[in-house]
Amino acid sequence: MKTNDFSSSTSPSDRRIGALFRHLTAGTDADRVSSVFASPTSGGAGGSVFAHLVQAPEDAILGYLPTFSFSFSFSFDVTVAYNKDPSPIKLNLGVGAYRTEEGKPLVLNVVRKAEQQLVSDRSRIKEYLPIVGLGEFNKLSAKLILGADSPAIRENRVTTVECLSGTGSLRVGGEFLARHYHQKTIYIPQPTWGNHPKIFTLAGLFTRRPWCCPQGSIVLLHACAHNPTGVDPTLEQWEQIRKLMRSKGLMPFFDSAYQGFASGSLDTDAKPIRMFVADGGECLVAQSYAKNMGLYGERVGALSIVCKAADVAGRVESQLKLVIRPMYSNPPIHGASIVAVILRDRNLFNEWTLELKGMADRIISMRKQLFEALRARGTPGDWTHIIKQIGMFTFTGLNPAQVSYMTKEYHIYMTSDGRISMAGLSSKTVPHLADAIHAVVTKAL
Ligand code: PLA
Repeated sequence: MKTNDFSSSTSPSDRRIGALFRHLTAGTDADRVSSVFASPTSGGAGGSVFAHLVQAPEDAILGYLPTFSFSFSFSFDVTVAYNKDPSPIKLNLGVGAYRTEEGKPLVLNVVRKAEQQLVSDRSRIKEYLPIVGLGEFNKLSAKLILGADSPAIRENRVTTVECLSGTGSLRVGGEFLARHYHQKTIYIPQPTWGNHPKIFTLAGLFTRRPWCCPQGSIVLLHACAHNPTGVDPTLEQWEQIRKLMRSKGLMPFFDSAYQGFASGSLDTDAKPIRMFVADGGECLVAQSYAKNMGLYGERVGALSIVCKAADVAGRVESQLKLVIRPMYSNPPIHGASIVAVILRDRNLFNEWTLELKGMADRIISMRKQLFEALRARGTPGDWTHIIKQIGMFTFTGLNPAQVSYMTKEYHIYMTSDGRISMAGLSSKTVPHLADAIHAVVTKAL
């Protein structure tokens, strides 16, 4: 049967194919179309229409591994090398994900309890959430970051939407600004988390380093535990930054990915944001529960936009929905429900703060142990920054050649800028890292 004989067939499926064929060939030369269907260059049996694609580079941090662990890769080959690395001493200090003293990922006890509550509640359903996410989660998230007594919350001047973790919150906030804010450039720190420029560029903003921001520009600020440097302004310096920014009408966009991880206290780490909110001005805040609740893979976070008046906040929310709906429609229910259970229950909340402090303290003790280990080895250089820096990362100062040497000779994986995740270290692995650092700085590389 020739392709266009389908219409004369008595079979319903043949007739449907015939109708489809007539539809596709309407106004064209049927023979030419049938030859296109059979063309080896059309993606059928022959070459792929995607054959021209080049292999994209692996992500610098998540450069993917099939097991629970992730590693940095300079290139695809390095990731493959890590995967294949049979060494029992290999050490992954790439991604900022918390590990126990045994080197294992940690699910917090409070998270297990909250999940237990959720699964045993038979009244829970799996319907779509509203476009802005779980209402209770949004309210509690705003309180967590802005403070329970925040006047902005009391006066209904804050709109909060659940987003896909910190990254999703930055992306939604970025697109909202690109559509509705009068300036289209966001000034981002140098250095900063490698994903920032990509997120904001795809959201429709221009990204620049923070030199001479013109009046009214958007400025991205790491709320605490700056990634990758681990260097935060003091509260006095934050106050100077606040005054300067307000005097130039700059719009602060806070990235809060590590609340609780810097000092061990949720309130202390939120102080810079609260200073900006207390002056009555506007700002955006992207919150993540990946690190502080260990909910990495649940992708749970929130975007809050603090406005000057309640009616403005209402209209802002209506426009945020127009950003979210065509992007992913509405956010997932499970992670946000876990957070809501923990934040609403005083006992669980208190238990969470203790577990969080435990993680922060373990990281601080890793800093001390690494510093001491380098001192004991007489490693040349001033390593006090290891104990002075804050949060998950130490920005060691090692250069890409040194990093590469450590990977090759010591099976230690980290980002090429010399950032190491202190959360990936343990008392057992500190000596190995110290040996590697000592060897690499006493070698001429
Ligand atoms: N903002 C900063 C400053 C971050 O460091 C990270 C995560 C995020 C936002 C986003 O986190 P989330 O979307 O998972 O909530 N940075 C990690 C992981 C921990 C990563 O690169 O994705 C890092 O290793 O730098």
